[in-house]
Amino acid sequence: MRTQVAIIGGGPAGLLLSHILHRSDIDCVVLERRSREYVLRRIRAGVLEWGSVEVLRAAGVGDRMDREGHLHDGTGIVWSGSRHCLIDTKKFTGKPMMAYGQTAITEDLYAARDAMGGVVIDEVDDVGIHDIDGDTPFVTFRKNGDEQRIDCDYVAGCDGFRGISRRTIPQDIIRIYEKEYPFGWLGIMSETPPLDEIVYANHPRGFALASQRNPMLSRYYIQCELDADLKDWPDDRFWDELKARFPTEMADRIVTGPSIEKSIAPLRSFVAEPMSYGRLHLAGDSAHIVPPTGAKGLNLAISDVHYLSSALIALYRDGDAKLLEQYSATALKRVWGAARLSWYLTTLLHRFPDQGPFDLRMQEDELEYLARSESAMRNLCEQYVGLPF
Ligand code: FAS
Ligand code: PHB
Repeated sequence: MRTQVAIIGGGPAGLLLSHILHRSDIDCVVLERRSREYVLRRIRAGVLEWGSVEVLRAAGVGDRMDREGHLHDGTGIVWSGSRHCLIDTKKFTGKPMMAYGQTAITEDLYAARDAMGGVVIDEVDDVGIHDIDGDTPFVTFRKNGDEQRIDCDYVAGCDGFRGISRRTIPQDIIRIYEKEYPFGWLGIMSETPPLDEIVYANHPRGFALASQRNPMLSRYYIQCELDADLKDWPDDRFWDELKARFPTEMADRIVTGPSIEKSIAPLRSFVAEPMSYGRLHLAGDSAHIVPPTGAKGLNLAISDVHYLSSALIALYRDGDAKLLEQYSATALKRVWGAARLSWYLTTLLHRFPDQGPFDLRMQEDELEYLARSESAMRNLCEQYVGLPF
């Protein structure tokens, strides 16, 4: 086979990139390791920055999001029993946040790919990326046991944190920045009416988050030990712990029910530089991971795709390679901003094993400052809603 852009990974980054390129008559192929059903079973992000909403609309995949998504003026924070504030992005930036799950976005992207006859080859094995430091890169893979090869102009590495793309960049070129947090998030999905707001809780028992996917689908998280085991967390124990971490009037409004999904995710900050090497360009989790406290992971994948697709379109349509040469530096500027915000909110809202009374007073004073200072809250809101592309 021959294509212009070979895309490794059929998650949100790979599917969105292939759709935008295809709409600009740029030939591309997506290679995905898992089945479509497996990819769609993953429960992940839930909150979109306004910039992401606009990218999805411009790509022609925003209709269902606009019908079924839920706009919020911002995200609440509760602490010390009755204290609360709103990260009021609507008031301070004029932009709301959109609650619309990554699973639905991936479904919409698969449907759009199918409607355009996009080439997404799933359940591939042993993907190999070759000659990216030359002018004739190619990708090899196995499908149903048959060895295949795709000659291409460029390779887009959209294969997530555990993919192979990042590992194709030589060790003496790539620089890794990493921080692992001493806790994880235990997440639950239930077919129950959610709270009408999205709220983070800073509590002595640990962080908690109340979110949603639609009027009959709730998403909740509690901070848990890194070595927590799901079999120690029957639904009843989860609901009791979740309610214990919210103020009573809010906890009393939480509608419990049987979990339809329950999982534990470790938290880490991870950035790989550069995001480009020769004819290989990384986008999404293959290049960076942020703790989900700032709802930035999926949004960064979308902004990477915005930059990379714009650069490839400028190259193929106008012969202008400048944006592609600047892609890594441009994307990383936004990545580091989101990495810092996610680290800041994780540090502000979680209980760390080595925290003493002073550290806890620092958290409380920061939260009180955000609640009383418009300039402090404006600063947080412009980052939370997503810095301009
Ligand atoms: P993805 O990991 O989604 O997709 C990569 C794809 O590449 C996968 O389908 C994988 O099967 C495929 N692949 C991997 N190796 C391959 C190979 N060798 N060959 C071919 N294909 C290969 N973000 C938020 O904003 N909020 C959240 O609450 C949130 N929760 C999360 C919970 C978990 C457990 C995880 C892991 C992530 C979470 N994230 C969250 C971040 C998440 O949403 C990512 O940012 C998002 O999935 C990024 O999309 P991609 O870059 O496409 O990577
Ligand atoms: C979610 O709805 O899954 C969600 C919301 C906000 C976050 C992280 C996850 O910061």
